[in-house]
Amino acid sequence: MTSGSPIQFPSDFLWGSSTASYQVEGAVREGGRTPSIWDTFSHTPGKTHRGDTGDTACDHYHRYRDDVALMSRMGLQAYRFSVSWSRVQPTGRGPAVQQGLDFYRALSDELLAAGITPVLTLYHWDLPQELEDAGGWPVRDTAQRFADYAALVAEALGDRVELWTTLNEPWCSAFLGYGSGVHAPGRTDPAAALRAAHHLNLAHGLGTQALRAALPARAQVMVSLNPAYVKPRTDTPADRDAARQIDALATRVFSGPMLHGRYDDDLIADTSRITDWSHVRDGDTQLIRQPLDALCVNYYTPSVVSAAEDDGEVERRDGHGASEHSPWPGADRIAFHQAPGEQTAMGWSIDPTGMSELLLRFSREAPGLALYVTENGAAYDDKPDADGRVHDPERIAYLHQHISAVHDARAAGADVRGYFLWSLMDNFEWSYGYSKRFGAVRVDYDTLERIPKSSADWYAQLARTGLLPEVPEG
Ligand code: IFM
Repeated sequence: MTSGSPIQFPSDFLWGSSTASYQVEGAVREGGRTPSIWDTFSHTPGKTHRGDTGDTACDHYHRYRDDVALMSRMGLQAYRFSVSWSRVQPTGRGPAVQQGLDFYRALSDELLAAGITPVLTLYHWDLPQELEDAGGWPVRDTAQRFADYAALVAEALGDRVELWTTLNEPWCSAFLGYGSGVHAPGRTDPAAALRAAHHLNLAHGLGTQALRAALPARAQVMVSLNPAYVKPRTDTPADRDAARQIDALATRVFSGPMLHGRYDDDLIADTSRITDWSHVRDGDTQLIRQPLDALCVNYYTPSVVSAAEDDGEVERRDGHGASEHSPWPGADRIAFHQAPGEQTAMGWSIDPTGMSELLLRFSREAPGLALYVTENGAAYDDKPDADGRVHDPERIAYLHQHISAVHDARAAGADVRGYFLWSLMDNFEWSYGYSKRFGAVRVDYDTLERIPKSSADWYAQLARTGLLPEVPEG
């Protein structure tokens, strides 16, 4: 139970929830879809928890009507989903497959009929395998392929979808996919990771141009980043410098070119042993800096860092899965620490200050730019009780804290227009497979039955009234 003055959001604040194609759709061999890097990776022994794959996932591809009905019952005003590139353009090149586009048309229409705004993400990590075979994100051409794909999807869905995001969390695509290798495609090459980051930035710039050319003027184009809320473990110059390095590699490597048209000098200097940045061509950073309608922030947990103290092993507790390879090119002597206090089932510590701080940071850095929180939520080991109901008080408490922090940021001047809970339902949590449950709705993976948790009811109350409900006792 928390008390204090009631927290009321304005009536036009958008309450939604998010998912991503590979995490929920299943139907990986239907409608002409070909493998993405996540199909290949998850089918490679040892890459995911118990060898879990997205083959069936939540079967959202077949059950989307029921899922939209569920969203309606939750009072959601918006649903953020991603398009599977290899479902609509199987080889990553050439014409679109109508059946693939039809799925997203039907999903959008079902949402619109229910009064729910579709929010479309073009890329949430599932690169067509053929493009990876041609070099993947470390290769410049992949950015152009993305722009062509963006144009295809915009032409097909621009008449019904108004809110578009280019990329979701390019940090994960670049640094977990090509650096630590805990995500697809599982490569462990720091120079490739930095090239991938630049080509993802370029894809965002070229993709935004392609969207603007194909979409009606009312469409809004955005991007979702997962900036790090980095805290030095102590106030020593060495620890503060560790925090600076991680801020550059986690956040400014994307926000720099996207918002300001540059890579910061300290980032280039820190990584000079790994790359000479000759893959960045004249004009690239200006091209990446496209006018945006909003910047979207995904936030879960802080990063507490220090300078490594000796030549012993550097602690790599950065929350994304175990690897002997670092996802931080050039930042070899930095240790990650658990922040004090409670953690979620991911082992991620809980610090809602990070939410307000990041929103305020971007409102200062890009004055006048609207902001959305496109992901926030928590995994817990919640289970049905004897009556089959799922009580998840920890998730409600987590959401309450973080949504209060969004309210604090708004009160301090950040123009935050909406909040999307991650996730609508339990789903395939990447290398953790189905072992981590982030949903407001439980998915029984044997029967695929959906069971709304108590957090779904709590969130429904918020979405209907804009008034932050208290955390129920017990
Ligand atoms: O499940 C992921 C999502 O795909 C991207 N952001 C973080 C979530 C939780 O790890």
